[in-house]
Amino acid sequence: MTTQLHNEVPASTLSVQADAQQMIEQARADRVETVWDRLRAQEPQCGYCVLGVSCRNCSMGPCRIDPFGVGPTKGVCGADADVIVARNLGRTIAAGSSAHSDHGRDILEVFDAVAHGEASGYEIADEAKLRRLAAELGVDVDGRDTLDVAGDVADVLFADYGSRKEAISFVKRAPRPRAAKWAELGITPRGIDRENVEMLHRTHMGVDNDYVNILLHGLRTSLSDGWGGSMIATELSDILFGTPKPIMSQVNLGVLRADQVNIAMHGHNPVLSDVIVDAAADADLLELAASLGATGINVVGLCCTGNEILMRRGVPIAGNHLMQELIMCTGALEAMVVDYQCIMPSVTEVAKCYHTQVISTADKAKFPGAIHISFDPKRGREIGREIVRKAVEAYPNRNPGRVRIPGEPVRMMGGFSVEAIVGALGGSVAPLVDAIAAGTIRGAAAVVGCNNPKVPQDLGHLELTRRLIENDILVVVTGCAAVANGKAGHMVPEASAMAGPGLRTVCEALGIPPVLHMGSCVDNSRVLVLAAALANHLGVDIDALPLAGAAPEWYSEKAVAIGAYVVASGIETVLGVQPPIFGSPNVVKLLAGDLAGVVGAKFDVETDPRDAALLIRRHIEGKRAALGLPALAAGEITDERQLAGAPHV
Ligand code: BF8
Ligand code: SF4
Repeated sequence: MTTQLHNEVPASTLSVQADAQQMIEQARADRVETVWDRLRAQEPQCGYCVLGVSCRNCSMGPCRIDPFGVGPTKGVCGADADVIVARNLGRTIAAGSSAHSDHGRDILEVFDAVAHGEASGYEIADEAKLRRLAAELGVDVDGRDTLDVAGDVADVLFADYGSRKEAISFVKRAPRPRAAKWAELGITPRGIDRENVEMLHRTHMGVDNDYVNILLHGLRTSLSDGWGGSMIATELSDILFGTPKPIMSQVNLGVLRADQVNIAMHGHNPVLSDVIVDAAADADLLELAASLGATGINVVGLCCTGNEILMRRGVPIAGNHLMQELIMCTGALEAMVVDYQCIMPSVTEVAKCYHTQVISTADKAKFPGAIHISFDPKRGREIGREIVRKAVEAYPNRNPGRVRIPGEPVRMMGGFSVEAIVGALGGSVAPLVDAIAAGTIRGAAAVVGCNNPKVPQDLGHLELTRRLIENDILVVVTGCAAVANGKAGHMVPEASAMAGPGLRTVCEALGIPPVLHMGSCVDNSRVLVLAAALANHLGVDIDALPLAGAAPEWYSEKAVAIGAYVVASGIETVLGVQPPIFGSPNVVKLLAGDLAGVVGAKFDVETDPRDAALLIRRHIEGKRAALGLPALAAGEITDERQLAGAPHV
């Protein structure tokens, strides 16, 4: 390893979680370089890139704009800071949207293979949902065979990826005024691939030279993700693997078992993880494990693949994004099985220091140093067994003297699909709307997104969430934010004791936590569906509702796409990490100000989660006032700090 280790930085400043702190110390003892060491090695990071004013879109460049106006104010082609920042942001949205949507397509291909009897290890798990979806999409369901219906549903959704349509199918799920607003602005998503390709076209040199026009297309591109690719991924995953229902599980590195073969499923696509969970229960493989001295085969999750199998099958989750290197430092991980997205290239390097075997499975995501077992849904069951066998065979390589599994796991509840939430409410969103109208619950916030080593791990998620629930704001979580809250004990029914009096009463009555796990990052589409249901129930647009979004520790291009479609859908969103747009005051003014007059919502940037909580609280109070709902009594803000003067955009 070549990077200098930064052992002088206290582990407690890098993560707020005890398991991470202990494993950071272990990594240091083992001379293993981690993400935090590499971040230090990169500092100071390029100021032009931080501000978004560097461009390498063509070979007349690379170019950069001097934010102080002393050096160049235009690139070689004549692009100014506004165009360069907007183009960069547009490409970021397209990359994030493409990642989610390509994941959705992969699920769709497996779904199509199931419909045509060509898949092994898969079936239609939720036929009722399939038939509901088919009817919604205009597919004839009466008296038809389930697989025939599935085949027609697949065809409709494949067409959503192309460009033959005026609007993708799920635009119809948006409240009417919202869809009308998109049409009026010319940002109705027409085809998933089309919007992403068009963004790459527009941001080629000399195409779209109007930063407002680029950013509007950025919103359209993101909408093709939220109401398109991600929504397809969620809906079809539910149909193939089951629609989540409340389920108890466990979280943190303590879910690893010292006496068992441990397999971590890392990445995003449930297509692979689901067959691995099945294969881990295979009698032959359990026997093989026993013959090698292990008492069982323990599958755990990491990141969003972990969320997928936790939500549906209660599989324990070992951690979120910044735990992917540290999990190997336990010395107890036989295999890390990866599909794609958010898997650091470094995992194979860390694995070399232990006995962990990294197994890659997606032909579009290879890792030098890993064993590659190409995934094919036609042989899903067989491949699942092959992978688990590799993990079991690695067990004798474990050095028991190096096994350090930190602490005990924490209980957490997952499984809050929209169907489950509506079910818990007795079959309609009416009780939730009534509770919001009465002020028992002030509103709701979606806290989503990643870990970023620039933020002490999980601090942003936990501070923000805790303050929101104290203020009677229901929190829904996805992705790494969900795992962070699980680790902190916020996601068990008993955590209602941490909530304000109104939210506590509702949670106790329903037996639910004040922080609801809605799934992986593609499952942010569930948040859109829930928001649309609330808006439709009240007969208003989404932007009238007392809702907010937050991504306190975001790092990924996917998170930018999510933020953009959430805002374009009418939900104000607070980012906890500065996006690379500050080199263009015009772009900042548009995204953090004027956009509210266009789509009814805007972005805020607030790096202090305490101030972010206040910002959200004030925003929700403003929406309540506009709806004529009762305001919270003065003096009930639980934070002594005042918003005025806080460093926010
Ligand atoms: O899709 S929250 S770090 S794992 S990008 Fe990645 Fe971010 Fe985690 Fe899931 Ni989402
Ligand atoms: Fe420079 Fe323009 Fe080329 Fe970008 S597109 S690298 S600003 S010349």
